[in-house]
Amino acid sequence: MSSFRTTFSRGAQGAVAGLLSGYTALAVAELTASLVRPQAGPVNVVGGAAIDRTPPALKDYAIRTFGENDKLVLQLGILATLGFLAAVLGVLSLRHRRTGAAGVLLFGMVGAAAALTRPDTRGPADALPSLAGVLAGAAVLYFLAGVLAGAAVLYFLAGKVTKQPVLDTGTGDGGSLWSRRGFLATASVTAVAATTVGALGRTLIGMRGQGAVASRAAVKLPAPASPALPLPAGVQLKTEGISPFTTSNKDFYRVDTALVVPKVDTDSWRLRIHGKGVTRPHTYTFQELLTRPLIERDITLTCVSNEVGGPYVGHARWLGVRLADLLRECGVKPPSKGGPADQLVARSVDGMTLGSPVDDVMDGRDAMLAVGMNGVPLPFEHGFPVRMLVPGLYGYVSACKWIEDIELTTFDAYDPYWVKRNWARKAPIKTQARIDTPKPFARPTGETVMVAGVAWAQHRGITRVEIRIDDGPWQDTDLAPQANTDTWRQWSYPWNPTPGGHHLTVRATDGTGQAQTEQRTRTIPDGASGWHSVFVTTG
Ligand SMILES: Nc1nc2c(c(=O)[nH]1)N[C@H]1C(S)=C(S)[C@@H](COP(=O)(O)O)O[C@H]1N2
Ligand SMILES: [Mo]
Repeated sequence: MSSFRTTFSRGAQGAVAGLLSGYTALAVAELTASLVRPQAGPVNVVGGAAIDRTPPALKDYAIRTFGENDKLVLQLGILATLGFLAAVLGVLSLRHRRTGAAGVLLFGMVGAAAALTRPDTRGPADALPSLAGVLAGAAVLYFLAGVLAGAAVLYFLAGKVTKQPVLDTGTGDGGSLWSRRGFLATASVTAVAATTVGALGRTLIGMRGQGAVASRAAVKLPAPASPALPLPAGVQLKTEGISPFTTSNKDFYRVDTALVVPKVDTDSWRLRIHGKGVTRPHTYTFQELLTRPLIERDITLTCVSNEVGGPYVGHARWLGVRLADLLRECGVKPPSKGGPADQLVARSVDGMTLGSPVDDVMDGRDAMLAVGMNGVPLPFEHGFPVRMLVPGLYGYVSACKWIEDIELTTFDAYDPYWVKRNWARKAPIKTQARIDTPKPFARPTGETVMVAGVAWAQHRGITRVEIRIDDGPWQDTDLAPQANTDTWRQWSYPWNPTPGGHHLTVRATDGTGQAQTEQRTRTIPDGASGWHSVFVTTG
């Protein structure tokens, strides 16, 4: 007769055995991934598969709610789910070998399947981390719970699984094979061993990245043949609380699907340009790019997932090769000059695809393959060694990071990653104005309150920003000088408020004379529109 206490304690042992099995599996997978390919680790591939399958609305919600921590939240979510399932499996395996074995098998299958179907998979070896991990996890379950997982799998496959309870010694006291102390000791040794293996894997992955880190440190950015025009005096207003005109690299927003930031070595990096109408396909090395005449430009980048008033916009001074020159060298003609390809698809080392209109890339704007950002080689997070930029287009249709391939094709023939997920094929950046200060629900004091912010309409420029207090008339704000039409522009308004609550609303007019629409839309499919508004209390 088994008392509640022994039942509970056996259950707890089963759960711990399951957790340790899962932990060991991840550690061994990490070590294997360090030898095969860091990106092939099970959390990364399952996380990547989850990101790709997340409905756009949920992805948008995640970006809104967790911001740039969305990846961390996803990974913690995967680990929590895995931990929970492993514990359940551990308890189940005490009595149901078939379920335990099937569960162990299933984990390995899910990981391996995810690894083999990632867009950046490098072949069957990518399944190894998941498979090695699951074998180690099964072995641990065997030792700790007494389940002969390997044999159970075979039995399971042969349909010969016995229903006999595993930890029941048949002595009738419901006790386990292990004394509690013996179990704890073995569990601790397993935990330490798994941690060591995992740490070794981490270290090896770190060392693999060191080659890329060293190659980045060795990059000497050449002086631009065509430097950026100096920023006009006054582009940066002195108003406290306004965003800096130039965003520092460390503060620059980051939006991508990479759970492991690709670490690419400049020596092994190549960019291939090929496809429809490419009469002279060519593969460029990093050195080849650096020896070409470089352009340096001020360009403001914006994410299509940026809500009205949102943070996913940043400004940098970029250094790179004019993309249209490379394309012309390869024989590419834009459709407006009779070329057969209207879409340029950029592909990254992590399998991301982004499509831009060839006409936009070749119409004379400063579309570039950037190698430098604010005076230094691109940070790894922002696409080292080379990324693409097309002024005026949202990032998801232009700004490919870690680029390795450019294919000329047509919009009819191919839908890139985000388009497959219901985002628009073409997405020029919409005109937006944002109030940076005062913040929503602030309680500014003083006779004069400085209202200030930024406005952007890349490649069209900003010619006017107006403000409305409550339901009053639209009034012009003071515009800072514009650096160029591809950058955002700061504005300010000295406001003498009456005490009480007030709604402040802003709207911008772009260089074509088009005023920003009041119509509020969601970010999907082609970017949010509408006026930014904040409520503040004064006096
Ligand atoms: N390889 C790759 N490039 C990518 C993305 C990505 O997920 N993977 N995201 C794009 C999106 S949606 C945006 S807005 C910009 C953001 O660039 P940043 O992270 O340097 O700000 O990168 C673009 N390039
Ligand atoms: Mo984006």
